[in-house]
Amino acid sequence: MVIDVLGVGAGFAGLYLLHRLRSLGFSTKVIESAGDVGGTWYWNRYPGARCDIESLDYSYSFDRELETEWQWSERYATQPEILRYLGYVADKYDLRRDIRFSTRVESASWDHDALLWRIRTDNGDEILSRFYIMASGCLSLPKTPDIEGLDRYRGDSYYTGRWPHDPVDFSGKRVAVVGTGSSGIQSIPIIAEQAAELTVFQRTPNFSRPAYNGPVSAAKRAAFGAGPAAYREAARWSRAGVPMEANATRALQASTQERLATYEAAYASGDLLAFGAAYADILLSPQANETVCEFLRNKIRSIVRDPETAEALCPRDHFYGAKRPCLDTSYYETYNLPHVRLVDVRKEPLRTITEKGIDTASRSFEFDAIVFATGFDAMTGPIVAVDIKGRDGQSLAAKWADGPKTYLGLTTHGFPNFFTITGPGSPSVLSNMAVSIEQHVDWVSTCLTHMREQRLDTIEPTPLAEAGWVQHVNDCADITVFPQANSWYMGANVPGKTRVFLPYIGGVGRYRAICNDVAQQNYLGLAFTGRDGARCDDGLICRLQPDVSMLLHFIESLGMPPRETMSVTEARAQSIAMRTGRPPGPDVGEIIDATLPGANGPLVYRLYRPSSRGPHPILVYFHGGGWVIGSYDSDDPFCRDLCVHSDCIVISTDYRHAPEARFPAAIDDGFAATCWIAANAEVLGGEPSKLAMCGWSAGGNIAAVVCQMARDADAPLIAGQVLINPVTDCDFTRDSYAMNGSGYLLTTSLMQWFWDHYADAADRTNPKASPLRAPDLRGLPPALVVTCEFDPLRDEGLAYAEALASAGVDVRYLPNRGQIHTSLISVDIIRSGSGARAEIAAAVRGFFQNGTFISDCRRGL
Ligand code: N01
Repeated sequence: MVIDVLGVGAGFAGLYLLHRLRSLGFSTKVIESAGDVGGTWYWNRYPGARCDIESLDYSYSFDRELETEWQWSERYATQPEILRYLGYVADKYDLRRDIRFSTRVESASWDHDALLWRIRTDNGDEILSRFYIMASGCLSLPKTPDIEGLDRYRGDSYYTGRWPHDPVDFSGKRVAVVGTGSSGIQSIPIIAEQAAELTVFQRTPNFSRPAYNGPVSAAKRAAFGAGPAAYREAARWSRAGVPMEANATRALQASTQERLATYEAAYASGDLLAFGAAYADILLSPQANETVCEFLRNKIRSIVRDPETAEALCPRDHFYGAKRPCLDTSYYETYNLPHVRLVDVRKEPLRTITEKGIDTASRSFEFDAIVFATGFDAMTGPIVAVDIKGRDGQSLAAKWADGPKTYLGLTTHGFPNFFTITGPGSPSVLSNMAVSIEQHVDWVSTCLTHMREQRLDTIEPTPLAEAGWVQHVNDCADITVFPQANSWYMGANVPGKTRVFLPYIGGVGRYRAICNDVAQQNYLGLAFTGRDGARCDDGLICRLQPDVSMLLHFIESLGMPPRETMSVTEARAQSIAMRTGRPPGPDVGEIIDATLPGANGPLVYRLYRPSSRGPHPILVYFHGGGWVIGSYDSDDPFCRDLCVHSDCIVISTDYRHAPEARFPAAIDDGFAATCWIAANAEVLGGEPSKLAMCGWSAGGNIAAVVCQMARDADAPLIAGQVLINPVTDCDFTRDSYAMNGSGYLLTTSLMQWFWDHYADAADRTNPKASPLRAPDLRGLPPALVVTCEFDPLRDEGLAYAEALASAGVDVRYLPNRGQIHTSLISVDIIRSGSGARAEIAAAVRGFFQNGTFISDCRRGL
């Protein structure tokens, strides 16, 4: 008999999957290796095990009746209570009759002729199912500790992730605990209450703080009670699956006192998510994060009496949150007990397990019992533990050997009709699992219903959509502090496992919107076959860099009128207002504001000097703003960044603006300023004859034209030019205008407005306005041309790079995927632009070091 769906796992995910699919009329069975329901809560019975997301949140929301029937006795329920809850759910919806317990799925292979999965279990059965769904949990495969001599030990060994059902009594015993993750931190205080001696072997200290457990707070009950449906809906669209106010301020914008007050409140809340949400950039900026780290280290120092032990317990090798933080009850206080000691395995490496205990590099310990709280092969481990073979016998383990490749963390190419619930590439372990599980199950159920209605037999993602999602998952992680830690999020805890960030960090609400979007766009990126033929709308669901997308949403939320509908005065005022409160950029050695002679009067300039010893090469910088808006200080954070990373003096010089001074005033000023800077290089602290040009947008236009003028005048000598999203032509018909002319801040109509203010129609084709139209581009300085994918100016930047290369100029072309016109100058706002900013600085250094500016032209642009 062929069933519709076979699910693996009877935890939170499998139970809801079974209930939902069954109620939609799909014949569904679940296989579970444990003797009963519960999943992770069946196995993790170690002393002190409890949830660290409040139970009121960490519970099902699909049935109001269930919500009213079940009352949690504590804020953070214990493992037995959570297990009782899941048992209650299984009974209420009569789920056990469709679950086969004490049975393990060993293999699953896709039969492409029959369009079904053949699933084999450890009792020899073969189950035939149209769909195969792994609801096997993210932390369900305990990791075998990589410690020599495990089998040698004659005392009692325990694994937190496979704790015995019968109570374990440590009274009067000498006990060791290896591991100080959540399981260790929860169990250590309870084991210490019983044991005669407790020795904790710690390799990496973790950030932990008190859970302040107790009854569900009155505030929480009130928030929930006021409108459970609205409360749950807020959770579904929140960042981590729990309704929570986010602070839009950046940590370093607040005073030390304000920060301290914020962190004290976060600490007192006993809420796992409070520090991550304390400021907007805690999980993004190393500097912001360090303020939390030090606050928490001070808390440890204030609790643990022995200073050496306190320091050993202070995490220093990872940022707060980058390894999953913990909530505890009296964890640090435990180290003040006379019979508890800490062994820092970093200083005193674990050598081997012996018959009687543990040998470190310097000591031998004897124990009656050893507790291994050594963690899990997370996220991918439980999935590839089953021998899953897709189309043409392709093995999932082989496909994922270099890291999991999924579309939305739900599906993977080559494995038709296969889904993972909270799989890698979905928010899963970074969220309230209950919310993420319901969202996945609901999405899959809706998809299967759609397939039934549309007479579709198979579904799988396209290679394009999958590659795009993997890229997006990595893009999201890369702007955070997470990938820098040796965490299980990165697979770093399992020897030999490929290091790649496993979950999706873009947030629960955003992820939900993406999944909904995929479905609404005719299941974009998913290929179907069916009785009426095949169907696929291929494409990428997230093309913008994640921080760009957030910025655009934020700006949209402000509801500002388009700049081109304003007067020039209003547009300039708005531009200045938008700059207030932006991150300042890095500190430089010195900043000087002064004036220099322009073509028609003095111009203000700002000089940024590196902190290293001079003299330095000089980079002349022209700001953007369509020749109409901005000034020498409008790109201040970017100029600082350039100065620090290129180790050059950066001089951002003003030029006259339109419409008061129309074309060619800006160009004439740019050239005059450059000549003056070249002539006064030594006085300015620069190295004579080491001068390069840089500009962004209209500033890029000025920089390009000044290079042409300097070449024609034989002076000054310019070593190189960096043109960032430059205006190089007045032609609006290129593809990038059609593709990106609306929705990405710089619009076609705004460019029209700029040109109209700047130059008469007859002047626009003049090479001094449109440098791409210069009859001869030979002999120009080496150039780095930088463009952004979602910029109307992208194609004219590329055209200029190509024209320079054709003329024999050394050119490097640096396109930026997922970025918009303003991305690269938005230091510490668009963090995904930091790689390009580093490349720009490296190119500038290369201009002044013979042979190090390697152009694409020489490599073939
Ligand atoms: O596992 P872990 P866990 N020698 O991987 C150490 C969830 N959870 O079971 O960090 C010496 O975090 C290892 O050291 P290092 C939660 O998501 C939730 O505690 O690799 N030490 C680390 O200290 C959590 O994050 C709750 O250097 C060795 C520890 O063992 C996840 O499950 C409760 C070692 C493993 O920590 C996993 O937590 C419990 C070796 N050879 C768990 N090998 C809730 O509260 C490993 N270690 C809901």
